Amino acid sequence: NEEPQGFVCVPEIRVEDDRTGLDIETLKRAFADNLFYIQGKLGSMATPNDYYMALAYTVRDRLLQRWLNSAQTYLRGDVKVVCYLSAEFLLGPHLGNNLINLGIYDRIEQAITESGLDLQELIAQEEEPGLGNGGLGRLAACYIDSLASLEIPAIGYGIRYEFGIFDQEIQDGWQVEITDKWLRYGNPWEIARPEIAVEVKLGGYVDHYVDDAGNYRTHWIPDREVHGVPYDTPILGYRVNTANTLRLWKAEAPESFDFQAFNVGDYYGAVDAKISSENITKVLYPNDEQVQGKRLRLEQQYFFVSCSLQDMIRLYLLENPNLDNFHETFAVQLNDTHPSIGVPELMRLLVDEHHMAWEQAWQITTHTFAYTNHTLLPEALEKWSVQLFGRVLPRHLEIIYEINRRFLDMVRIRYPDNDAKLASLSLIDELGKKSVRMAHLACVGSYAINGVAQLHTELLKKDVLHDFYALWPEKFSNKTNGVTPRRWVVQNNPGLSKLISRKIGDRWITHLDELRKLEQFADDPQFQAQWQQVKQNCKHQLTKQIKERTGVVVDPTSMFDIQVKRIHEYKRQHLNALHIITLYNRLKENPDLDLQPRTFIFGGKAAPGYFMAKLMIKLITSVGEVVNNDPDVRDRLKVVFLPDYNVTNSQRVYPAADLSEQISTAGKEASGTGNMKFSLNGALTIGTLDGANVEIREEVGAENFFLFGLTTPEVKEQKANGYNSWDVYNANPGLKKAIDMISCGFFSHGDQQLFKPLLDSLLYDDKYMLFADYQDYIDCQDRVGDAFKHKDAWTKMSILNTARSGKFSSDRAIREYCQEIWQVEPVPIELQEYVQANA
Ligand code: CJB
Repeated sequence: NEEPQGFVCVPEIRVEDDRTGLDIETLKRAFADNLFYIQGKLGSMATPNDYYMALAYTVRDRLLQRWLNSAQTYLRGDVKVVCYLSAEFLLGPHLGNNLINLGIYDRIEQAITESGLDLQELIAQEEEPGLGNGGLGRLAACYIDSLASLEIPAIGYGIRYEFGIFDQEIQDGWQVEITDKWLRYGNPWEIARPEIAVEVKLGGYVDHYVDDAGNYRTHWIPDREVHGVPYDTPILGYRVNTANTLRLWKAEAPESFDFQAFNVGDYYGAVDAKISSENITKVLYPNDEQVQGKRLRLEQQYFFVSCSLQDMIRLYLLENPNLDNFHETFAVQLNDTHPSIGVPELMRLLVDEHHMAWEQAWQITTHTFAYTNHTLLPEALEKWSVQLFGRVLPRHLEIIYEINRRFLDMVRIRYPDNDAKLASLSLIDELGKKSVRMAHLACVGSYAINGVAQLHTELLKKDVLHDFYALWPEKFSNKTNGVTPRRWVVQNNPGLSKLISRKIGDRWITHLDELRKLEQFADDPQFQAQWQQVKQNCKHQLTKQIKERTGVVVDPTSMFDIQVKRIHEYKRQHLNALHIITLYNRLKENPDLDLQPRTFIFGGKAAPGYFMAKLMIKLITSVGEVVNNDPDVRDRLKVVFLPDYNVTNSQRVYPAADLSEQISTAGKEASGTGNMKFSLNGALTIGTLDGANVEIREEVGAENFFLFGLTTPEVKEQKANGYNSWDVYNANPGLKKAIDMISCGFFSHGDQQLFKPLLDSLLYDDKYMLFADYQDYIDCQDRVGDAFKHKDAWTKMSILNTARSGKFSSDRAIREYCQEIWQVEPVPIELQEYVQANA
């Protein structure tokens, strides 16, 4: 019997190894090997996806050493680790990003070209992990990029949804939702770790007893248990050795068959149980800033949070004898209230499972968690009915009551004889249907609370969380959002990146403030010409994509006026539509009008159950149909609705924008992050004083920003003074005409009913003050149109927008979190000699 060589002992990996080498020949060989050995294909039968997979494995191989070294280093007892808990991570495709962060884009391009293929085509094969709805999930993705790039030890914890955010098609002008089967062809970036799966209990009841030693103990007898299996994805920093882990949990049945049911012949019953366990991580709830209060959603939240905390405890106990100093090793950030069930869960794990005294456990818990609030919208603040909560998490409800009892005792001392204070601070809302207020739970259980832009944080302190601010002002701080320049400039806008780097070097990629050095060239005619050329190229590329995806032909020399974001009444895409109708009417009245040609581009998904948002999409597409086909307009106005707006499809959008629409009602948008991406890519903003717009305007200068609209106090004041949109409508002929046209069926083939719900809500309520801001918006847009005609002055403003947007890097935001909340330091990762020599 011949023993196969190298079977029992793993051979030493060598410098020129196919899996690590970086010279062109090695890369080509590795690519071909992966096609053969992993995909099981020869070139003659390979699909584009096979080629993509082979390349993805080639790249993954080259970051594994960094990943393993990082993980190993973090196990050291003296390292503090950030755990970012988020129900959403809207990552976008990995391949291009990893090539850039590894610094091997050009060589891979050469190797792929020499293999007779096109790198762009392979990159385009990747199905993006759309594990988020919008801003909140994308922020989490930018933050884990920055954590790794800043060499901060961190783990992202979340849910491995089998189906992410739905794909959007537009049929007859309406949104149609298609299931997002992103895992259909496999996911080369993840590695399952079933050996460290954890168990999660659900439902049942709680038993209290005294054990033999006389200790008061609690036993939770669940009626269901599910397995949480971690799937790990490496998150590589930019040009560093740090590769952090994104650990996403998949729910599985503890046994693939319930043997008892199986043995009595109930095969289908047994399979049912398996299906019901696996349902927990089946699909992302597609609602943005609107809670539905569904049981499955609570199960999702608890499931991933329990898995994550159990995982942290397991890791901690590898190095420590007990959990006494847990909070010194882990800083756990709650991305909104979705993971705030972590507060009672950590208490349960410490008290019930690890037999710690309540006081000590509370001390640890409240030194572990920090909470970020992302919204002021009342409909987005999570509340769970006590009844539902008790059915799913009976022990947690008890723990919450105990936390609340102790908390309210403290409040009573602070505010004697003040029942109103008790009611407003309580974790339990006693009005109407009794419910658990998750934001209150997060505030009480966290040592730090932050908003995501200056204005938002001020409004939190003044309004939504005012009573908590009065109690603990020291817990509150602002952390203005940021975006990663690696994806949002380097990757998406290579032309601009190269131009910038030629002028000021490439340190700006990790120190975005250095963009300021561009200011000195803002007036330089040669630099302006290069800048315009880059923008023009981007507009050509988007023009091509628009034609391919919608069939609409647009003029790349027209102004690209873009609004991309979730569709929501408070974001006011319909205000934008009213402007289009107004311009259209001017052209109809005077076909020879000297009007700045514009292409209006929209993109965004509506929550499937949000009727008004879907109707807004229909309005935009209907206006587009009329405007785009009217010969009087002579192609001076075009309206495009880009279907299926996601991270991949946004790639061509930000670089091509001239004008960025940030037109939410003041006081409603917590921050916005699209506003930052546009400004960084040299678009000018037309915007209200809302969210981070305020800070963008501060940075780029009022003269480089188109401001309009009521301020937050003015909105409040007008409402208090009985704001009546009907009066505004009657007093403003331009507005009246636009509304009347929609109403009489001008954009709906004579159908006068179609848009009635939208019009009624504007005419009889106008919660988001569209009519109040209409005229100011139109006047401001007129100034935009005039300004665009002066090419050089516009280009100067564009350059200054980029030059002065350095503040909006997620690196700056993450540094602030590290220093002011988490108290963590960078931990550089060492690489073995042979890989270093090669890189
Ligand atoms: N946000 O995307 C969401 N979903 C929510 O449920 C609540 C808030 C957004 O978060 C972003 C990141 O902080 C903000 O920039 C944005 O204003 C907010 O709407």
